[in-house]
Amino acid sequence: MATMAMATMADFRSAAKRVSNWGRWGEDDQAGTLNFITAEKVAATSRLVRAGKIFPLGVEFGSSGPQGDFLYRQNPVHLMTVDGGDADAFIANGLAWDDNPTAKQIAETFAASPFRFNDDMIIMPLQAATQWDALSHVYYEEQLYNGFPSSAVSSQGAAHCAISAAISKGIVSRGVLLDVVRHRGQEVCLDAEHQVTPEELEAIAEAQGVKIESGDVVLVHTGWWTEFRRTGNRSAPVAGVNWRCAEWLYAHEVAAIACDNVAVEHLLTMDVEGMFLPFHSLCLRDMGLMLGELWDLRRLAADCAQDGVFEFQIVAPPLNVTGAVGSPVNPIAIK
Ligand code: UVW
Repeated sequence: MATMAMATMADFRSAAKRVSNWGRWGEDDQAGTLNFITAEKVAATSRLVRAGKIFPLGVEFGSSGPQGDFLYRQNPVHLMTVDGGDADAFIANGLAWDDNPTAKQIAETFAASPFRFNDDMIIMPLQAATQWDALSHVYYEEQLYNGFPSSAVSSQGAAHCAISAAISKGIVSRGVLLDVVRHRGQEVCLDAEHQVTPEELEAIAEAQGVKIESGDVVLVHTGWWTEFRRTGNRSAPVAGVNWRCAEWLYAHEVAAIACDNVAVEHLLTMDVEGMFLPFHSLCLRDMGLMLGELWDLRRLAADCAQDGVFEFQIVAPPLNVTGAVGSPVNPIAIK
């Protein structure tokens, strides 16, 4: 296995210039590489649906999820706000909830008929589980994608490059799975030193007999989610994508990339001296390419390995949360 040489900030800056899409779709553009998904591209995805097989790629949003290592990001807290089981207690206490209008209102509803209902709510970071990073999620040197000022993100959310910029694109496109696990002949790929390089992505595509086309959503299977489900180890190492893959995505005009690990890119070593998360920075800020994290690719990967078809229709709409810098998603691959 080749050892990666540490790159300099000068290397990073020249890569940033090469992958920059600033101005490519106009000075107001906030959709970035989703612009590669044309109407013709979407129409063509219908031909990829042959057997009617559905693969949900979302993980569970629950209290035993993968968050916890980063103290600013927690697992979802799911609470019941009304529970039909409350009915007896509410009715037994009579409608004597004079000092609690909410309880009184529910008690009256339950007392008036045999009708019962349950309501719930969830408190969670939008990045807690299967998610899209919006283009406003990451920036450096005070600028977001397309040169918008970082001050566009305030306590009121993102005024530019929010997740809403992706809504009109669906997101629907051709999806292509690149199965690193299968290619390496391993069950899971957790060797953080053995990063996924552009050369490896190219070799996998070739071995799988699939071509990456303009507007594709590329899914990279590393096995991290398989390991997490088996061990519950949220700190398991990540065999992520090397920062130089940003140039590979640019060359292929990829619309978005998603992975079954926590950050798409690997986290443990610093590959660009002085720059944290260089792949995030190049993709989100310079290229305008959204990242999907914590996608469950297990069933899809097994099916692709079985029928040898690594392309499919992908439907992955974010939630239209006002000003959000990311969104939960329940992506579906259809073959
Ligand atoms: C950061 O935590 C900055 O990024 P992500 O959630 O996209 O991995």
